[in-house]
Amino acid sequence: MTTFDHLAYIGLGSNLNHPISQIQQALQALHYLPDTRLLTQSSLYRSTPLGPANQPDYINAVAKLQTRLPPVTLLSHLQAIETQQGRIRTGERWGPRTLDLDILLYDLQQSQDPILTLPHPELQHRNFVIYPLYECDPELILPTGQPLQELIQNTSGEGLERIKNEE
Ligand code: ROI
Repeated sequence: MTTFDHLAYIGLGSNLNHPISQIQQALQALHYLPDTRLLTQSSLYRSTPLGPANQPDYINAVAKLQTRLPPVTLLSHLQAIETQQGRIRTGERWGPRTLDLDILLYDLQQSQDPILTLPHPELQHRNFVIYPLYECDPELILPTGQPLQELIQNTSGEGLERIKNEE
């Protein structure tokens, strides 16, 4: 890794239109991003929806990337993948979606920019992010200085089930 490279963690989520395939296809797309290497991918997890309960369960995963893309460029590539996989932005808050790709962490950057808040503002509160992130990197220290290990110890795995990637 050179000084031009950065580490980014991406959260993936889907609960529409064959979610497991959506996530697998998105992982492939991450693999082909320019100036980027997909270093690690977590298992896939089935999770009960956070938000309105009258929607299907989600499939979630986390990917660890080494990249030369700046954060906003990475974000626009992620949005292009979402669109390519048929995501339609209805504006419905916390509604079902074919594919959601979030930048969870980008190096140790902290930003309050509403376009791209870093770390992802909900990271600390979502077991479907924390568990797969821990699988990618059990030694991770968050930009706040908190070890991920400490966060996972305080986070229930309720509603979360690790599934086999080949399911
Ligand atoms: N719930 C779960 N379990 N997984 C998600 O990825 C997810 N994403 C969302 C909301 C609607 C908040 N709920 C979720 O955007």
